[in-house]
Amino acid sequence: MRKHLLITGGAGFIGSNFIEYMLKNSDYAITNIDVLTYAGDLDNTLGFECYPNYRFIQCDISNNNQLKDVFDQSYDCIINFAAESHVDRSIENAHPFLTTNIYGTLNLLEFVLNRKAKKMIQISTDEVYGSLEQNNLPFTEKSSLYPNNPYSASKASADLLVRSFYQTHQLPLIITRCSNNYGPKQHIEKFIPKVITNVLNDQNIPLYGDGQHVRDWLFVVDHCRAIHKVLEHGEIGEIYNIGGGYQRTNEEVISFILDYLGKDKRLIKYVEDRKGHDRRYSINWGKIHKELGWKPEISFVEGLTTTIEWYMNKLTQQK
Ligand code: NAD
Ligand code: TDX
Repeated sequence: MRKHLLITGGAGFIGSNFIEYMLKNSDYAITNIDVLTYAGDLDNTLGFECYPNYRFIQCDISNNNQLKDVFDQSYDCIINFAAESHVDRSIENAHPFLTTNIYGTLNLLEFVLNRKAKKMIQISTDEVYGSLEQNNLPFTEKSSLYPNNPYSASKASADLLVRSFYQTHQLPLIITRCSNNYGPKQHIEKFIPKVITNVLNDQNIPLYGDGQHVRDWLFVVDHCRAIHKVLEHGEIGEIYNIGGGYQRTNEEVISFILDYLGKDKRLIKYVEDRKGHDRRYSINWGKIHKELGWKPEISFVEGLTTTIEWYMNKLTQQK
């Protein structure tokens, strides 16, 4: 019989890319649950219904009654992508972040405790490690957690809950922590899609602070391949960092996109910095490389070109 995955947040950016990747590259049955917040979009799942091994259920992971219906059967693995994911929004109002990212994760852990899933992978973030100082080495899985904004604090809290359920109940749990993803289907509130769509619409690009903040960019399909590896070969109780290896300042990313689209630097508008803005993220992905044989395969130029072309096509279709 087919193994059955429960994917949460599969109408969002990474979750929908992961489902697409798995429908094309594996034989799992997939149930996608998503409450469809402003960030969830069923357009991201167009075409999935053609696969008989796919189904979608609208469900809020912070609502136990709704989850009970989903868990009227058991699953081989839960992969928890569902989250409030935008740092700027968490600075404005942290409450939904705690509700979904912490209580939602706790609810799922309780279903694992009740043997409704044989395993759970928690999709976390490099932001839990905080900001990397100038001369420090990239974060490893053993680095301390120093979250600096309500979003990353909520993700770190979820990670600690997962760890505690593993230690206390010996549950089959794994955590992955990835760096900044980019690629098709990302919400336009996030940096790269915002830059691309603003440039295409000849609108100003708001660049926070001095624009010298560094992110470690990971193409979303490389991330999906990594999660697939962790699903099939990851060790229970372990944490795996997943990084792209392309560290760029925000200004450098904008320059590439402007050059590619043949637009002028005058579109850049330096604006007030984000509060508590992490200066630099960089993540060491040596463990997943050594133990599971994964490495990123898409270069930043290739990934960014694919992404720009995808948003150009989307814009043309909307016109
Ligand atoms: P996203 O905001 O694009 O998608 C999140 C999805 O979760 C949406 O479809 C939303 O409707 C759904 N959701 C929100 N609250 C829910 C709830 N209570 N119940 C059910 N569904 C709910 O986010 P993303 O960028 O795809 O991120 C996915 C995961 O990866 C998140 O856990 C995030 O913390 C993590 N992550 C993302 C990045 C990145 O660069 N995008 C980097 C590191 C880690
Ligand atoms: O308009 C903008 N201008 C700008 O300069 C926006 C939206 C962002 N920025 C800067 C802030 C960051 O230095 O660009 C960088 C990237 O910003 P975001 O896209 O908001 O990502 P970040 O804050 O790095 O967080 C992302 O990566 C880690 C995801 O949104 C998180 O979900 C993930 O955990």
